[in-house]
Amino acid sequence: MTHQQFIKDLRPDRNLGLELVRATEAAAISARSFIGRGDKNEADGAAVDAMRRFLATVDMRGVVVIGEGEKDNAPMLFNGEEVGSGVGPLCDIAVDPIDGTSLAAAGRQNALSVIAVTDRGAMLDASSVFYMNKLVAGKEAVGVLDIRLPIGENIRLLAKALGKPVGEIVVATLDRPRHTELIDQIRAAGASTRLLLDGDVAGGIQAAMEGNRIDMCVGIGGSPEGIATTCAIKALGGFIQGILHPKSDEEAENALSNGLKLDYVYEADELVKSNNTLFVATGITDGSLLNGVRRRGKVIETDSIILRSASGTVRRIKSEYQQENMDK
Ligand code: VTB
Repeated sequence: MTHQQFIKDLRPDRNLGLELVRATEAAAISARSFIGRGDKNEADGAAVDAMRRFLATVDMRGVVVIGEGEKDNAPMLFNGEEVGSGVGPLCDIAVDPIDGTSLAAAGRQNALSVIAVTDRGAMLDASSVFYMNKLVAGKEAVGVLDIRLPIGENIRLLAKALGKPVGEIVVATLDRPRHTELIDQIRAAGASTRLLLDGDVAGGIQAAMEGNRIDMCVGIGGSPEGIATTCAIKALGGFIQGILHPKSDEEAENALSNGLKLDYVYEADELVKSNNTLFVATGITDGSLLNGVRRRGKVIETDSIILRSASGTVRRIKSEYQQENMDK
Protein backbone atom coordinates (compact mmCIF):
# COMPACT_ATOMS: atom_id res chain seq x y z
CA MET A 1 0.00 0.00 0.00
CA THR A 2 1.36 3.45 -0.89
CA HIS A 3 1.65 6.10 1.80
CA GLN A 4 -0.97 8.18 -0.02
CA GLN A 5 -3.40 5.29 -0.07
CA PHE A 6 -2.70 4.67 3.61
CA ILE A 7 -3.51 8.31 4.50
CA LYS A 8 -6.61 8.20 2.30
CA ASP A 9 -7.83 5.11 4.13
CA LEU A 10 -7.60 6.98 7.39
CA ARG A 11 -10.03 9.67 6.21
CA PRO A 12 -13.81 9.51 6.07
CA ASP A 13 -14.80 8.49 2.55
CA ARG A 14 -17.83 8.48 0.34
CA ASN A 15 -19.37 5.27 1.64
CA LEU A 16 -19.45 6.49 5.19
CA GLY A 17 -22.39 8.79 4.48
CA LEU A 18 -24.50 5.86 3.35
CA GLU A 19 -23.64 4.02 6.54
CA LEU A 20 -24.27 6.99 8.79
CA VAL A 21 -27.71 7.61 7.36
CA ARG A 22 -28.77 4.32 8.94
CA ALA A 23 -27.99 5.86 12.31
CA THR A 24 -30.02 9.04 11.73
CA GLU A 25 -32.87 6.95 10.31
CA ALA A 26 -32.77 4.72 13.40
CA ALA A 27 -32.79 7.75 15.69
CA ALA A 28 -35.72 9.30 13.83
CA ILE A 29 -37.72 6.07 13.84
CA SER A 30 -37.13 5.61 17.58
CA ALA A 31 -38.20 9.17 18.30
CA ARG A 32 -41.39 8.71 16.30
CA SER A 33 -43.51 7.23 19.08
CA PHE A 34 -42.65 10.21 21.30
CA ILE A 35 -43.69 12.88 18.80
CA GLY A 36 -46.28 15.15 20.34
CA ARG A 37 -46.27 13.35 23.69
CA GLY A 38 -44.82 16.30 25.55
CA ASP A 39 -41.74 14.61 27.01
CA LYS A 40 -38.49 15.97 25.57
CA ASN A 41 -36.23 13.71 27.56
CA GLU A 42 -37.97 10.50 26.59
CA ALA A 43 -37.84 11.42 22.91
CA ASP A 44 -34.18 12.38 23.13
CA GLY A 45 -33.29 9.27 25.14
CA ALA A 46 -34.84 6.99 22.55
CA ALA A 47 -33.09 8.76 19.67
CA VAL A 48 -29.70 8.80 21.40
CA ASP A 49 -29.94 5.14 22.25
CA ALA A 50 -30.82 4.11 18.70
CA MET A 51 -28.17 6.32 17.14
CA ARG A 52 -25.51 4.93 19.40
CA ARG A 53 -26.43 1.31 18.64
CA PHE A 54 -26.12 1.95 14.91
CA LEU A 55 -22.94 3.99 15.17
CA ALA A 56 -21.28 1.05 16.89
CA THR A 57 -21.69 -0.98 13.70
CA VAL A 58 -20.17 1.64 11.36
CA ASP A 59 -16.57 1.07 10.27
CA MET A 60 -14.83 4.17 11.56
CA ARG A 61 -12.77 5.26 14.50
CA GLY A 62 -14.80 8.27 15.53
CA VAL A 63 -14.54 10.61 18.48
CA VAL A 64 -17.61 12.60 19.48
CA VAL A 65 -16.44 16.22 19.51
CA ILE A 66 -19.96 17.55 19.75
CA GLY A 67 -22.39 15.35 21.55
CA GLU A 68 -24.92 15.34 24.26
CA GLY A 69 -22.66 17.13 26.76
CA GLU A 70 -20.04 16.02 29.26
CA LYS A 71 -19.73 12.42 30.42
CA ASP A 72 -21.35 12.85 33.82
CA ASN A 73 -24.61 14.37 32.69
CA ALA A 74 -24.80 12.55 29.36
CA PRO A 75 -24.59 8.80 29.73
CA MET A 76 -24.23 8.27 25.99
CA LEU A 77 -22.72 10.05 23.01
CA PHE A 78 -20.87 12.35 25.38
CA ASN A 79 -18.06 14.63 24.23
CA GLY A 80 -14.87 12.63 23.88
CA GLU A 81 -16.64 9.26 23.57
CA GLU A 82 -15.19 6.91 20.96
CA VAL A 83 -17.76 5.59 18.51
CA GLY A 84 -17.69 3.19 15.59
CA SER A 85 -16.58 -0.39 15.12
CA GLY A 86 -12.95 0.40 15.93
CA VAL A 87 -11.63 -0.10 12.39
CA GLY A 88 -11.68 2.35 9.51
CA PRO A 89 -11.15 6.09 9.10
CA LEU A 90 -10.18 8.36 11.96
CA CYS A 91 -12.86 11.01 12.33
CA ASP A 92 -14.43 13.73 14.41
CA ILE A 93 -18.17 13.45 14.84
CA ALA A 94 -20.91 15.90 15.78
CA VAL A 95 -24.20 14.27 16.72
CA ASP A 96 -27.57 15.80 17.38
CA PRO A 97 -29.94 12.81 17.66
CA ILE A 98 -32.81 15.31 17.75
CA ASP A 99 -32.22 18.88 16.68
CA GLY A 100 -35.39 20.40 18.03
CA THR A 101 -36.33 18.11 20.94
CA SER A 102 -39.01 20.60 22.01
CA LEU A 103 -40.41 20.61 18.48
CA ALA A 104 -40.62 16.83 18.44
CA ALA A 105 -42.12 16.64 21.94
CA ALA A 106 -44.72 19.26 21.07
CA GLY A 107 -45.51 17.69 17.70
CA ARG A 108 -44.25 20.74 15.81
CA GLN A 109 -42.53 20.83 12.44
CA ASN A 110 -38.82 20.77 11.60
CA ALA A 111 -37.28 18.31 14.09
CA LEU A 112 -34.32 16.44 12.53
CA SER A 113 -31.76 13.86 13.46
CA VAL A 114 -28.24 14.95 12.49
CA ILE A 115 -24.71 13.54 12.22
CA ALA A 116 -21.75 15.45 10.81
CA VAL A 117 -18.32 13.94 10.26
CA THR A 118 -14.91 15.19 9.22
CA ASP A 119 -11.22 14.25 9.53
CA ARG A 120 -9.91 13.60 13.03
CA GLY A 121 -8.85 16.83 14.73
CA ALA A 122 -10.67 19.12 12.27
CA MET A 123 -13.75 20.18 14.27
CA LEU A 124 -13.49 23.19 16.53
CA ASP A 125 -14.38 22.07 20.03
CA ALA A 126 -16.62 24.97 20.96
CA SER A 127 -18.47 22.98 23.60
CA SER A 128 -17.49 25.31 26.44
CA VAL A 129 -19.57 28.13 24.93
CA PHE A 130 -23.25 27.32 24.47
CA TYR A 131 -24.11 30.05 21.98
CA MET A 132 -22.66 31.23 18.70
CA ASN A 133 -23.72 34.17 16.58
CA LYS A 134 -23.89 32.90 12.98
CA LEU A 135 -24.33 34.19 9.48
CA VAL A 136 -25.11 31.56 6.86
CA ALA A 137 -25.93 31.95 3.17
CA GLY A 138 -25.35 30.35 -0.22
CA LYS A 139 -22.27 30.34 -2.43
CA GLU A 140 -23.02 33.74 -3.95
CA ALA A 141 -22.27 35.20 -0.49
CA VAL A 142 -18.68 33.94 -0.34
CA GLY A 143 -16.34 36.93 -0.28
CA VAL A 144 -19.34 39.28 -0.18
CA LEU A 145 -20.97 39.10 3.27
CA ASP A 146 -19.34 39.81 6.62
CA ILE A 147 -20.90 39.21 10.04
CA ARG A 148 -19.23 42.42 11.31
CA LEU A 149 -21.38 44.55 9.00
CA PRO A 150 -24.83 45.77 10.02
CA ILE A 151 -27.49 43.24 8.98
CA GLY A 152 -29.12 45.78 6.62
CA GLU A 153 -25.84 46.09 4.73
CA ASN A 154 -25.47 42.31 4.46
CA ILE A 155 -29.01 42.10 3.14
CA ARG A 156 -28.28 44.71 0.46
CA LEU A 157 -25.03 42.96 -0.51
CA LEU A 158 -26.75 39.59 -0.75
CA ALA A 159 -29.61 40.98 -2.81
CA LYS A 160 -27.06 42.42 -5.24
CA ALA A 161 -25.08 39.16 -5.40
CA LEU A 162 -28.28 37.17 -5.99
CA GLY A 163 -29.54 39.70 -8.53
CA LYS A 164 -32.89 40.22 -6.87
CA PRO A 165 -34.56 43.11 -5.06
CA VAL A 166 -34.08 43.49 -1.31
CA GLY A 167 -37.83 43.06 -0.92
CA GLU A 168 -37.45 39.48 -2.17
CA ILE A 169 -34.81 38.53 0.43
CA VAL A 170 -35.93 36.17 3.20
CA VAL A 171 -33.88 35.98 6.38
CA ALA A 172 -34.35 33.17 8.91
CA THR A 173 -33.59 33.59 12.60
CA LEU A 174 -34.60 31.88 15.82
CA ASP A 175 -37.68 33.47 17.35
CA ARG A 176 -36.13 34.60 20.63
CA PRO A 177 -36.38 37.81 22.70
CA ARG A 178 -32.62 38.27 22.16
CA HIS A 179 -33.37 38.79 18.46
CA THR A 180 -36.03 41.50 18.80
CA GLU A 181 -33.73 44.23 17.54
CA LEU A 182 -32.24 42.03 14.81
CA ILE A 183 -35.73 41.20 13.55
CA ASP A 184 -36.65 44.91 13.46
CA GLN A 185 -33.45 45.68 11.54
CA ILE A 186 -34.11 42.94 8.97
CA ARG A 187 -37.58 44.31 8.33
CA ALA A 188 -36.38 47.93 8.34
CA ALA A 189 -33.89 46.99 5.62
CA GLY A 190 -36.85 45.88 3.48
CA ALA A 191 -36.35 42.11 3.75
CA SER A 192 -38.74 39.66 5.34
CA THR A 193 -38.16 37.23 8.19
CA ARG A 194 -38.79 33.53 8.67
CA LEU A 195 -38.90 33.05 12.42
CA LEU A 196 -37.77 29.61 13.56
CA LEU A 197 -39.15 28.10 16.75
CA ASP A 198 -36.02 25.94 17.00
CA GLY A 199 -33.65 24.28 14.58
CA ASP A 200 -31.20 26.70 13.06
CA VAL A 201 -29.30 23.80 11.44
CA ALA A 202 -32.15 23.27 8.98
CA GLY A 203 -32.45 27.06 8.59
CA GLY A 204 -28.75 27.36 7.69
CA ILE A 205 -28.87 24.49 5.22
CA GLN A 206 -31.88 25.93 3.48
CA ALA A 207 -30.13 29.29 3.22
CA ALA A 208 -27.21 27.62 1.44
CA MET A 209 -29.21 25.25 -0.74
CA GLU A 210 -30.63 26.18 -4.11
CA GLY A 211 -34.35 26.24 -4.54
CA ASN A 212 -35.33 27.21 -1.00
CA ARG A 213 -37.20 30.28 0.08
CA ILE A 214 -34.63 31.21 2.77
CA ASP A 215 -31.70 33.34 1.54
CA MET A 216 -29.82 33.89 4.78
CA CYS A 217 -29.90 32.48 8.32
CA VAL A 218 -28.61 34.76 11.09
CA GLY A 219 -28.45 35.23 14.82
CA ILE A 220 -27.50 33.53 18.04
CA GLY A 221 -28.08 29.79 18.25
CA GLY A 222 -26.23 26.82 19.67
CA SER A 223 -22.49 26.60 18.92
CA PRO A 224 -22.67 22.81 18.43
CA GLU A 225 -25.29 23.45 15.76
CA GLY A 226 -22.85 25.92 14.19
CA ILE A 227 -20.21 23.23 13.76
CA ALA A 228 -22.67 20.69 12.34
CA THR A 229 -24.03 23.35 9.98
CA THR A 230 -20.48 24.13 8.80
CA CYS A 231 -20.01 20.51 7.68
CA ALA A 232 -23.15 20.88 5.56
CA ILE A 233 -22.19 24.31 4.25
CA LYS A 234 -18.80 23.01 3.11
CA ALA A 235 -20.58 20.41 0.99
CA LEU A 236 -22.98 22.97 -0.43
CA GLY A 237 -20.23 25.49 -1.20
CA GLY A 238 -22.02 28.10 0.90
CA PHE A 239 -20.97 30.77 3.36
CA ILE A 240 -20.77 30.63 7.15
CA GLN A 241 -19.11 32.77 9.80
CA GLY A 242 -19.51 32.47 13.57
CA ILE A 243 -18.67 34.49 16.67
CA LEU A 244 -18.81 32.75 20.05
CA HIS A 245 -21.35 34.37 22.34
CA PRO A 246 -20.68 33.49 26.01
CA LYS A 247 -23.62 34.07 28.31
CA SER A 248 -21.60 34.75 31.48
CA ASP A 249 -18.13 35.85 32.58
CA GLU A 250 -17.54 32.33 33.78
CA GLU A 251 -18.32 30.90 30.36
CA ALA A 252 -16.04 33.48 28.74
CA GLU A 253 -13.16 32.57 31.07
CA ASN A 254 -13.73 28.91 30.43
CA ALA A 255 -13.65 29.50 26.69
CA LEU A 256 -10.38 31.38 26.88
CA SER A 257 -8.76 28.71 29.02
CA ASN A 258 -9.87 26.14 26.43
CA GLY A 259 -8.03 28.09 23.74
CA LEU A 260 -11.15 29.57 22.13
CA LYS A 261 -11.18 33.12 20.81
CA LEU A 262 -13.81 35.64 21.83
CA ASP A 263 -14.84 38.73 19.84
CA TYR A 264 -13.35 36.85 16.91
CA VAL A 265 -14.90 35.89 13.60
CA TYR A 266 -14.46 32.19 12.95
CA GLU A 267 -14.48 31.50 9.22
CA ALA A 268 -15.75 28.19 7.81
CA ASP A 269 -12.19 26.82 7.63
CA GLU A 270 -11.64 27.52 11.31
CA LEU A 271 -14.94 26.07 12.46
CA VAL A 272 -14.07 22.89 10.55
CA LYS A 273 -10.46 22.72 9.43
CA SER A 274 -10.93 20.11 6.71
CA ASN A 275 -12.66 20.22 3.36
CA ASN A 276 -13.54 16.57 3.74
CA THR A 277 -16.94 16.63 5.45
CA LEU A 278 -20.11 14.58 5.48
CA PHE A 279 -23.46 15.77 6.77
CA VAL A 280 -26.39 13.43 7.21
CA ALA A 281 -29.89 14.24 8.45
CA THR A 282 -33.22 12.42 8.67
CA GLY A 283 -36.55 14.19 9.24
CA ILE A 284 -38.36 13.38 12.48
CA THR A 285 -41.35 15.67 12.03
CA ASP A 286 -42.31 17.19 8.68
CA GLY A 287 -40.35 20.26 7.73
CA SER A 288 -39.36 22.39 4.79
CA LEU A 289 -36.07 20.50 4.38
CA LEU A 290 -37.25 16.93 4.99
CA ASN A 291 -40.42 14.98 5.59
CA GLY A 292 -40.90 13.42 8.99
CA VAL A 293 -41.07 9.70 9.74
CA ARG A 294 -44.31 8.25 8.40
CA ARG A 295 -46.06 4.99 8.91
CA ARG A 296 -48.04 3.46 6.07
CA GLY A 297 -49.57 0.19 7.20
CA LYS A 298 -46.65 -2.02 8.09
CA VAL A 299 -44.11 0.18 6.38
CA ILE A 300 -42.19 2.98 8.07
CA GLU A 301 -40.86 5.63 5.71
CA THR A 302 -37.96 7.98 6.33
CA ASP A 303 -36.64 10.93 4.37
CA SER A 304 -32.94 11.84 4.59
CA ILE A 305 -30.26 13.95 3.02
CA ILE A 306 -26.53 13.20 2.67
CA LEU A 307 -24.15 16.01 1.77
CA ARG A 308 -20.56 15.22 0.88
CA SER A 309 -18.05 18.00 0.50
CA ALA A 310 -15.38 16.13 -1.48
CA SER A 311 -17.73 15.91 -4.46
CA GLY A 312 -20.41 18.44 -3.54
CA THR A 313 -22.99 15.67 -3.91
CA VAL A 314 -26.45 16.18 -2.46
CA ARG A 315 -28.21 12.84 -2.00
CA ARG A 316 -31.80 12.48 -0.96
CA ILE A 317 -32.67 9.09 0.42
CA LYS A 318 -36.14 7.75 1.03
CA SER A 319 -36.19 4.46 2.89
CA GLU A 320 -38.98 2.04 3.57
CA TYR A 321 -38.62 -0.21 6.57
CA GLN A 322 -40.78 -3.31 6.90
CA GLN A 323 -41.96 -3.12 10.47
CA GLU A 324 -41.87 -6.89 10.95
CA ASN A 325 -38.14 -6.94 10.04
CA MET A 326 -37.11 -3.95 12.07
CA ASP A 327 -35.27 -5.77 14.80
CA LYS A 328 -33.49 -8.21 12.51
C1 VTB B 1 -30.64 26.54 18.39
C2 VTB B 1 -31.50 25.55 17.67
C3 VTB B 1 -31.73 24.28 18.43
O1 VTB B 1 -31.21 25.45 20.47
O2 VTB B 1 -29.29 26.27 18.25
C4 VTB B 1 -31.09 26.70 19.85
O3 VTB B 1 -30.93 25.21 16.43
C5 VTB B 1 -30.28 27.67 20.68
O4 VTB B 1 -30.67 27.72 22.04
O5 VTB B 1 -32.68 23.50 17.75
P1 VTB B 1 -31.98 28.48 22.67
O6 VTB B 1 -33.12 27.52 22.53
O7 VTB B 1 -31.59 28.70 24.10
O8 VTB B 1 -32.23 29.71 21.93
C6 VTB B 1 -32.16 24.61 19.85
O9 VTB B 1 -33.37 25.31 19.82
C7 VTB B 1 -32.36 23.32 20.66
O10 VTB B 1 -31.21 22.55 20.69
